[in-house]
Amino acid sequence: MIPQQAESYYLKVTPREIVVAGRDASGTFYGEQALEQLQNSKLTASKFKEVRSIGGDGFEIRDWPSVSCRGVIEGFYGNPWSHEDRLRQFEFYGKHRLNIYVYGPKDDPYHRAHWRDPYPEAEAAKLKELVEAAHRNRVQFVWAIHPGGDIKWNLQDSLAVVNKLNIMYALGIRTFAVFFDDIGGEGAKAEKQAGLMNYLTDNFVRKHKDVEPLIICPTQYNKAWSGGSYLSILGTEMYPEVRIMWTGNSVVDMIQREDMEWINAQIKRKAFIWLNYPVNDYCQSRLLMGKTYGNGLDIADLVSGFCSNPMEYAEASKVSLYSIADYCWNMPAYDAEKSWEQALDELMPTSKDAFRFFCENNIDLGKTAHGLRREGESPEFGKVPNEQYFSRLVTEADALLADSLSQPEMLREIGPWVEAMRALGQRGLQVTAMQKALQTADSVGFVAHYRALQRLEEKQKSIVSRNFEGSVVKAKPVVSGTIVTPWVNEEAVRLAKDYRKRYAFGLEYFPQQAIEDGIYYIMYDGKYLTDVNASPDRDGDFPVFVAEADTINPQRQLWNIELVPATGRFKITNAQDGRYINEIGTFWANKNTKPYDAEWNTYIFTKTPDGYTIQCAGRASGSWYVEDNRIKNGKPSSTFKIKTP
Ligand code: 14T
Repeated sequence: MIPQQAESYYLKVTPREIVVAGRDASGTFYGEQALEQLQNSKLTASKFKEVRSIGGDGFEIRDWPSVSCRGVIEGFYGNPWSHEDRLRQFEFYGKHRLNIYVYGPKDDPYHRAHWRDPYPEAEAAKLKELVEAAHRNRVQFVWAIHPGGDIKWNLQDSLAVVNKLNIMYALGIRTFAVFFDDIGGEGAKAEKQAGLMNYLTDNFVRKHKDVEPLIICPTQYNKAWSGGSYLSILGTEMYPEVRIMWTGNSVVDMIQREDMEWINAQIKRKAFIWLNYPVNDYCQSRLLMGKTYGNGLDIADLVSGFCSNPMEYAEASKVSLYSIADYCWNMPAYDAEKSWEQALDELMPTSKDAFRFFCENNIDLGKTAHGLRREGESPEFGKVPNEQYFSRLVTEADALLADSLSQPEMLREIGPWVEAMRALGQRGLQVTAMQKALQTADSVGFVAHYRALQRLEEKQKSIVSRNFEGSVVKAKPVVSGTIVTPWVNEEAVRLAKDYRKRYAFGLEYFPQQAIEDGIYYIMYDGKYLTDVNASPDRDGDFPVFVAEADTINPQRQLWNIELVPATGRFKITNAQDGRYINEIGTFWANKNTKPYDAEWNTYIFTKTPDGYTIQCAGRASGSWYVEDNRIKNGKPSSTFKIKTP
């Protein structure tokens, strides 16, 4: 009657009797909880593996997890979670049947930088308290050590690890992990890492009766970074009971069945998934409050565990962790949309609409090194009148702030983003007013709204999250960074440009534009920058500086320079063939393989006493200089004259 799987339970409810029976202690814990939550009608049938009605007025439930290790890996860079954050997390995990927590915050010195040293007494006491809280909630507390940065492959350092693990054992920890991610050099050697894991298994794990097999985060923890024999060495040389973490095809990726088949074949065991979502340590200005979608619903039998690496914002992360829990418990039935709605309900019951609107406006990551994008940000924008949307940004922000006492921890975390949402709405309203003023030729009104907008932009810049002494990361919140924010910024620049063409009133309030939009010669040392091979379809050639003015085809020496609202920088295209100059000073004409990218191919013009320097946005450092009459990037920068024809 009780399912066979670990942690499963059987629940029977009829008018005459209630039966809760767990396969084991965790099963009973989850069964009792399910009963309680059913009584508060907090659970729906879709949350269970099997529900059957009996005799018309009763039902029975059989329930078991899809994934045996389900949880969270505190593995991000940035401000580690606080003690209180973690206590609240464990309660949440217990309630949602997450059963593992891996402690590995990159910026805890005793985890990584000073891994050999014991925690100071006060911190050790706190950890002990945490471990107990985790266990009370049926959460396995895994402590991770990150020694790879400076480990020496000798007995002394092997003993240093054993010693540290024993110290942590004394605090009640019974499962341990060793991380070798984001390192290079000596520490990254597979044979050595495998050797250490086996040594630790022999000399630490097997010396205790109650310590679980180890977990390793390998240096090659994703397919894009794999190569050589690294993974197969771990696979063959490391004891098969050691679990190996894996983030997927790249650092930040969603996991599919074929990905699991590939890695499992390499490492000769089932990989333990480290999902880098909703972690935002590489896009700190954004909160990731959207749906948790994209992982295959058919991978349960191919993983040894599934953990999410969250944001340093513990409460805000619960939106996604709620869904991770659903996904891991009942994978085939997982519905990202439904799970997200339920998460919002539970996390902000008194201001659900406002919170939902807030989350909808904090979904995408923008362009990042890792390439993950999240769909569906600000879905109503453009569907309702803009003015209405901007007003709603303000009113829902106010509603959340007014309700801050009902969910104080959540509001404290998202507060800066809520304020940014409010400021975004206010800016949008000013931009809408500027549009109207321009339409009605109201120059005085336009300037007034433009100045109000500038004040709001200043206010926005002053909003900083985690702005305390000792904070590792101080984020500048961006709300709807993919949809609404760029629209507001671009429209403001476009309107200001338009206004400047038509009116003289109030121009002193407008920021100086380095160059007015127009057609110019770009000159160096008396020579003209010339598109010598002018032709719209040529690819890979480059403009050169030529001494003589071109009398036959003057257009080849003329350049259209215009401010691009999207970047606030300038685009340079040749007047003859329309080709743009790319970040290495050549032309890319093929619009299919190299579409114009304003992020990379706009330029900053800086006025100097005798001309301009020109910096390409796509280059982190250095500006244009001239070598062999060609444009190069670097230092020192050359000075160019920009002349009207
Ligand atoms: F160990 C890993 F599985 C892993 O993901 N390591 C880090 C992780 O701590 C971090 O939170 C995550 C997201 O930024 O990515 C890994 O860190 C990186 C990855 C990079 F590609 C740090 C620098 C990188 F260039």
